[in-house]
Amino acid sequence: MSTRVYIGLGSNLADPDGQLRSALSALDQLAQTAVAAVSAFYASDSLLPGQPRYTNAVAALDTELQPLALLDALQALENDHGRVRAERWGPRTLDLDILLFGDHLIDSPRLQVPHPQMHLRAFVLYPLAELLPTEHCLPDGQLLAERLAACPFVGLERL
Ligand code: A4P
Ligand code: MG
Repeated sequence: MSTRVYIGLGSNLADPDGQLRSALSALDQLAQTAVAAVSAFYASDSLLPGQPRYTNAVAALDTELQPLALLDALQALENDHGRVRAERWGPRTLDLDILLFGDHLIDSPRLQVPHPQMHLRAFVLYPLAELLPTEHCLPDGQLLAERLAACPFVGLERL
């Protein structure tokens, strides 16, 4: 049985838009997984000063993988895209975060879902809202509309 999953994609190095396009085609080729929908791409400044601007997007996947197997696959994909983990929050060629995994609440050492910072990030919430109705209830009981209202569309450029 497949589960609808939402993935946040981000890149701020080495042709970010191209990194996202390449990641999307690789996601569609993952075993037992298909890309169902993709948001527009959005540009915004990095949360950390002095870093290149990011391109971000959100993809909806249907997958039969279990959450940790999906995380393994996403991390392998990040590595394939030349990502080197130097500093936390450092610039990266490709960052793939599991935002939502069906309506699961996951709190394990390697994986927290919903992604703990997603409700603070306009570059996650606005692309997500292209793929989910705003009356959608998140696994923590909040409506997506409430999250959007608390996170203004500031500094975000829809490409
Ligand atoms: N992990 C736990 N939960 C998850 C999840 N739901 N999805 C663990 C993915 N991974 C999850 O992640 C560190 C560990 O988090 C993983 O090993 C996994 O077991 P990472 O990707 O290696 O490290 P990171 O990305 O440097 O840290 P983090 O906390 O994921 O950073 P963020 O939150 O990704 O932030 N500004 C703009 N405009 N756009 C951006 O996309 N991104 C960041 C990085 C900073 N500023 C940004 C953006
Ligand atoms: Mg990450």
